Amino acid sequence: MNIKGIIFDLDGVIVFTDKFHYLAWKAVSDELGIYFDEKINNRLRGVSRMDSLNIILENGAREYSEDEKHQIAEKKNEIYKGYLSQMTPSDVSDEVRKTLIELKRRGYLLAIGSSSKNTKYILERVALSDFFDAISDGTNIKKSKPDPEVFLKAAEFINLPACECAVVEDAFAGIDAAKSADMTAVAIGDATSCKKADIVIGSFSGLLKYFH
Ligand code: B16
Ligand code: MG
Repeated sequence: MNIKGIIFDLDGVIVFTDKFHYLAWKAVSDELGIYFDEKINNRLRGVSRMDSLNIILENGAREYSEDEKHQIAEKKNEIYKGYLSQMTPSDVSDEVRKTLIELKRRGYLLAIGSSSKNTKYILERVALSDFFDAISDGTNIKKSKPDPEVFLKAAEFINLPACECAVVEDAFAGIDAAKSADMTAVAIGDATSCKKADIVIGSFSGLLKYFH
């Protein structure tokens, strides 16, 4: 392994905004009279906003027009951003913060590779805006995970070939994306049961054992 750069997924790896996604999608689904639960929410990990909505609408009683879908997605995002606005630096654990600082000290280039269009706002809320060497997110991609685009862009932003990058992911879609990008895939959280992962870590500081 000749890894020089580490690309971090955001939701489920650095911060736990999945609970806010759940509450926002739940509010919107309840209003539409569409069944939604935590199990369905798990399928939305790493998936773009519109793809998430399409998954939720699988349980709808009718088809929705593109216009309606955009309005629903917009409403969900407004509710979601309301929750994000309450985030503070304490939403990043000491373990995550200390590990990131140590990896930087060891000389790794560190980037974010997230499907979220709210990435920069979230990083600002938790005081990590200036920490990473590059940010690749939902605003600079055309195709969402499991497509490798978000990670390939991150590698481009830190000027490294894909084979010198590792990706840390909590979503199956993200592990697939990392492997399609020819990167080393590190699984954490929900993704630890994904057979395609190259490395599995029980908690964030586990990275220090693999990246010296
Ligand atoms: P937004 P990640 C993903 O973040 C979330 O896991 C996924 O649930 C969400 O739908 C997606 O971002 C888009 O988020 O609506 O804020 O653009 O895990 O790729 O950091
Ligand atoms: Mg994630």
